[in-house]
Amino acid sequence: MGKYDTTTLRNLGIVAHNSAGKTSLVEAMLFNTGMAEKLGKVTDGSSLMDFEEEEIKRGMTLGASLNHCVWNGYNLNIVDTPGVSNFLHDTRRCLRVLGGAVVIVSAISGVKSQTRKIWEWCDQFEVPRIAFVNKMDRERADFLKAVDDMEKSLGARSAIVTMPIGAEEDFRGTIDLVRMKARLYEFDEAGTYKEVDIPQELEEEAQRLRLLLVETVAEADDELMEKYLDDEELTEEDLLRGLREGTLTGVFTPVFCGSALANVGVRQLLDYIVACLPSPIDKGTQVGTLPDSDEVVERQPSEEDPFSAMVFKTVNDPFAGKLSMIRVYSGTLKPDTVVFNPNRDEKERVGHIFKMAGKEQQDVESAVAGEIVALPKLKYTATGDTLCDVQKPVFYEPLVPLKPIISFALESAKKGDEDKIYTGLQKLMEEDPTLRVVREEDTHEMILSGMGQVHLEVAVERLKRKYGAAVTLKEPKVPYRETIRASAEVQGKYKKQSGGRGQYGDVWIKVEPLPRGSGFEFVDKVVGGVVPRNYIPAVEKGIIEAMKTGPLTGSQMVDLRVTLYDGSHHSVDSSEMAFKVAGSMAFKKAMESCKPTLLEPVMSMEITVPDDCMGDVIGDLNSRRGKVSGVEPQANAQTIRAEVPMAEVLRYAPELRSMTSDRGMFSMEFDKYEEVPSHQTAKILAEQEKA
Ligand SMILES: Nc1nc2c(ncn2[C@@H]2O[C@H](COP(=O)(O)OP(=O)(O)O)[C@@H](O)[C@H]2O)c(=O)[nH]1
Ligand SMILES: [Mg+2]
Repeated sequence: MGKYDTTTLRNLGIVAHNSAGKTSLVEAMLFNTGMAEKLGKVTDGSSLMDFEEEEIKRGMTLGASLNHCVWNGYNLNIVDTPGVSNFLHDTRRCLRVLGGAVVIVSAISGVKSQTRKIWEWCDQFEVPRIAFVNKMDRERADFLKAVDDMEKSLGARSAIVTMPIGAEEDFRGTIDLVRMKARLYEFDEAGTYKEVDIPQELEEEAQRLRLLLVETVAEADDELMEKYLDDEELTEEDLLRGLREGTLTGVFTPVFCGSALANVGVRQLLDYIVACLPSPIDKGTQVGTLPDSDEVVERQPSEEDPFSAMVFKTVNDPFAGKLSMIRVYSGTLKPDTVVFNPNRDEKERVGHIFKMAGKEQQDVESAVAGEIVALPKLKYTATGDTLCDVQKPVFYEPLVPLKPIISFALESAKKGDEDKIYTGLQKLMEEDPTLRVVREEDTHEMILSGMGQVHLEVAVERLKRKYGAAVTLKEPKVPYRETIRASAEVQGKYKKQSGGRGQYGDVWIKVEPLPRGSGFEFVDKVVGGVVPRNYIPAVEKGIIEAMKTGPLTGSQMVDLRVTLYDGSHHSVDSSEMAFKVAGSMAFKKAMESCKPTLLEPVMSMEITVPDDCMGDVIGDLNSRRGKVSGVEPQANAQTIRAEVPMAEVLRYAPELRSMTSDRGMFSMEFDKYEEVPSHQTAKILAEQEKA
């Protein structure tokens, strides 16, 4: 490879909801640029990108995959991303490091909620985007309707650059409104076309859209505006410059059209990707800090600056080992060098540097600022980490992972597999920071949390395939807690005096309820040494132990105060042990009069659904004992805020999916513990009896 020119580099992601045609579009791009010998198909498993077993089985992209190609002397790194809500977190991590995005809009169904989420992230990470209206060849394809939906749903201002010739079965090609030329396609998959004049019957529509385009572009640039107002014709060069500027500043979104499957409009799209989307130079300075300090450090996208990069994705293969995908922000990385990882405070040896083509890897001699490459076999590094020059360190803030929305308990299928399961899970979490495993102290279960049921199912399949650890997912136990509603004063007396040394402990305690969230308080009000100083911690210990198994369900007790105010002791027979037992006995006795009651975890939820599903979703929340606290309108959708008991939403993800035909999204997190209504308590107790 010759000297690399960063201005001719484009890093872009192909993004949209599931089955919009992202993978098909990337396949077509690779084919048109000569990277693939034939047009890969997602439908027959020949796709270069959807190659993991779990993806082929489901026929969908579950993780972002990396490819590169060359178009007209420009180097393109193209990331095919997942569009299903369970795996959008991977798309988010890629957007963080990418220069631009092609948003696919379906000519049939327009924009869906997942695309809206992706669009927000693009805003957040300042990722310029262009749009491609795909599937123009399909039944019910309607270009202008799709553009309209995009404007409404995303709040985007469109600038139509290419328009279709015909639609559905009669889709013939595209008209370029910058050059005012038409392309008529052979529909032979090779993407063969003839460039011709605009067909007469479309002349008027083309002129109308051209005028709109010129106006939109001119508005984004003062110089062009002046020219436009002076009635001067804007040249092709003017329009291209304005299009680029408007895209980079996000004033409008250029729109193109075609069919990924039939390979129509894809080369045109490649031309405009190069023309409109930014190079890493346009992305500019990367701002970080000195490791372990607040001091700001800046890195320029230049080969001369010290090396710095961020790991945005990790793939563990049991045979090939670990691959860390990095975006180089500054400097040059060469094979066989040592770099620093400030997140782990470790040095890493970089052996090979790979460029990725789907699952294939090609060795390269260096990776310069702007590049996206993969590093094999890093020892300590995980997704989100920074890698940098050992002498000139810098730390880039990693993305805060999205909060998990669903949890399952893991059950080992085979005894003795625990170690395997644990190491396998560690590897999976290294790849994917949104997967979380915790041991739930209250229920003694190993809990796996993630972004949806399919997310966890795929994790379990991978655990088995890659690390040979078989587990099953089962609904987790709800970590109930218990508290009290009334106070009581009781005595606990432990006395054993039958030959030899006896046992003697005697305490009087007051137990009273505290407000939610207070936990446990122990107050010592003993006067005159009736309970000697050195035995008081033992009393508290006995009470804490007794609180671990509440009288109703055996759950942890919380939100109460115990005051030790009286008691007696024996000069020979008293011991820590005896006072511990006395404390515990007193507490258990108090429970008979304290009106124990059950507490359940309540989640705070945010659910975004299309307007037409609002009624159903709110009705369903009510039936789940949910309290809706607010509804906020979005473009074409509503965001509902609610508090719902955890027990009622353990399987909310698949249920919301079926209620909204997969057009809804939600997030939830633990909020607080609340008292279970008494009729509900009876039900829960009856169920626990059975279990
Ligand atoms: N008719 C037609 N079908 C398409 C087009 N693009 C994709 N598809 C089909 O739509 C389905 C989903 O495509 P895929 O590329 O996997 O979508 P992704 O989920 O966005 O990656 C597949 O069956 C494709 O063959 C298109 O332009 N026209
Ligand atoms: Mg796909």
